[in-house]
Amino acid sequence: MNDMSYDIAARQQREQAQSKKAPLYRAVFISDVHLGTKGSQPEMLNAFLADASCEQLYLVGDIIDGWRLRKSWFWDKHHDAILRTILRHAKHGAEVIYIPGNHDEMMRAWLPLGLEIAGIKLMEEAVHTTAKGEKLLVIHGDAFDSVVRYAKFLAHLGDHAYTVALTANRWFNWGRRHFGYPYWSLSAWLKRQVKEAVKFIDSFEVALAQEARNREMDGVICGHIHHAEMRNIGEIRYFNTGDWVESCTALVEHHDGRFELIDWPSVLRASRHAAAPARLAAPSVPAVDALAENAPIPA
Ligand SMILES: [Mn+2]
Repeated sequence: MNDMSYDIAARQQREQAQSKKAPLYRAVFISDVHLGTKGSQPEMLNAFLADASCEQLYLVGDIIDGWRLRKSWFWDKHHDAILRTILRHAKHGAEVIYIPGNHDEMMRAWLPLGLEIAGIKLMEEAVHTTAKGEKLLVIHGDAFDSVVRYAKFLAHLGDHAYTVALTANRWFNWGRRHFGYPYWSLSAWLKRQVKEAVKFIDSFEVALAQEARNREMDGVICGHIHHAEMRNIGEIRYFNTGDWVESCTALVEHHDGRFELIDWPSVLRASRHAAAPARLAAPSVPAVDALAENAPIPA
């Protein structure tokens, strides 16, 4: 062999080693990306997902927001990039499972066909077996939304509901004053709504845990309510992946079966602290502090 063939052999070996490199995670779970809406955070998600190599990638519903297809549809290159990243994971050997939610419910019509497109399996729900052998039900969760009518009403309100509510409140109270009624407080009303929301989240979590128990599972992984969580409810493990509209969170399983909720904005903040020299005042990664500007999209 001459030098050149050694070089080629070395390169082939290197490439082989690289392709055999163990994926970063055993499994990755994301949900509620709401692509197709302005509230979605595709750039944030892509920064996480592009390097999150895994054996199994679960898309736990509401990835593409189909409801919005009928009214305002927002799509740019960053939304495209997410689809490309997902396809790349499938191409590189990850098992990709797409479980439709209530916002991409148009996909549900295809479920009976057992469809698989470009390596992405469409499934109504899945059972994930962890490295420790536990069985976890993977499901979007809207079927257990006891106030789904309320949620649908909220979802159709759109992104500027809060601004509209504040403006309406000013006019409303001007009218009340004019006719001699006392001031009605929007903030007090909102606080009551927050208390209701906490109650709702709790009953949602308990309902999902009960379903896992009924099916003799060890736990449940869901999305839908945009509230990332990882806790035990009785003997049942409850996981919620959160969302990529407000909180930007993902659930991962490490190779040893340990689960972790990745809070991507804090990961970015931490790496910014670690990487930026003290004399550089300007942060290199934007968008984290701009999160608050994005109006929430209800589950
Ligand atoms: Mn949902």
